[in-house]
Amino acid sequence: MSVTELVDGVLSGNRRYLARLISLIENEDRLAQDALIQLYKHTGKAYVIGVTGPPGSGKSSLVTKLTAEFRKRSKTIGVVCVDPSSPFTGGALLGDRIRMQEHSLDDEVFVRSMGTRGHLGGLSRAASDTVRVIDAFGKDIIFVETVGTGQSEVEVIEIAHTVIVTDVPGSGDDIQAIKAGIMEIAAIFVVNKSDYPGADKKVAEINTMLDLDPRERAWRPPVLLTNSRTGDGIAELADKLQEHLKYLKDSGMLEQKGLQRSREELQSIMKYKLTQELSQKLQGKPEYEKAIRMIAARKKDPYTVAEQLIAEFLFSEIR
Ligand SMILES: Nc1nc2c(ncn2[C@@H]2O[C@H](COP(=O)(O)OP(=O)(O)OP(=O)(O)O)[C@@H](O)[C@H]2O)c(=O)[nH]1
Ligand SMILES: [Mg+2]
Repeated sequence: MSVTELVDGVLSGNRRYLARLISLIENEDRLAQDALIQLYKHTGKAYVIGVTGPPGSGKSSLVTKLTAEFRKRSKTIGVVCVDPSSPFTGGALLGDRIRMQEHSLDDEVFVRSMGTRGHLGGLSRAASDTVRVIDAFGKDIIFVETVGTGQSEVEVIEIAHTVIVTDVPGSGDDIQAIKAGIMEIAAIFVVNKSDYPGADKKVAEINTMLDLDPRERAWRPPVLLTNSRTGDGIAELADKLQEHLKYLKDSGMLEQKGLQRSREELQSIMKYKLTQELSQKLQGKPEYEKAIRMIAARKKDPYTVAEQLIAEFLFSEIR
């Protein structure tokens, strides 16, 4: 398949091409990068919503219900489920597939799950490229679901315009989901499983924690109650999401976030390319191997050698 075929397929709204391109992204195929280059100018239109929180707190159920709500509001939807603990990838994970079944016949909903298999460049790189191609494909809203337990997940969620942090009643006195890092990125807190005892207490706890936060903030994250089985509270959550998007636009935050993201992305790509270039140049060079031995034998120090090698092999042409 040619890049042009792939790109035209995605831009014309063909789901099979979209699925194909995502597989190429996962496999770090050169074709995927060429397609991303061409698709870039067609991106930046979707509203990306991150959903993170402890395992089993109802993230997938919440996304399924929100999808139904936004379909009623005539929005088209993409869903990317990122599960760093799963070795599976492609299509949807079994659980997600069952939950998203009600949308499986809806052409306006595209769901994709990603596990850790085969992402040399990192799961978050693959996930953000996937969001990007679904954006180019033309979906209005893209949900990114990820379990909130560690650092890599926080990274994935950084591509979202709005982050929902989910928690459930009675999940311990310490506020589980709100570990360092997560707290800063939450725009909306959701206490899901409102049918469980202690739901109001949980809401109060999170509100107290927010009140104790000394930082000035123009957007004070609301704390909402939902039931992702019955759909209670889902319409209110959808309203809040639209309100947050409006806030981001009106305050100039959306533009600022876009700039920040472009800066970080450019930096990370440059870093990656430089590293790649350097290792290619050093590959099998006797000077390199010799230097390593000298460092190990304490005849040279790694600081000076690093500078010398960079000067010699990376910047020699432009000097
Ligand atoms: N009682 C009740 N159960 C719920 C609610 N929301 C979700 N569940 C159930 O909780 C279980 C976990 O829901 P998921 O949507 O898979 O949760 P998740 O956060 O996506 O789980 P992981 O992706 O595995 O971390 C399922 O059995 C759901 O049916 C709710 O509001 N009330
Ligand atoms: Mg899930």
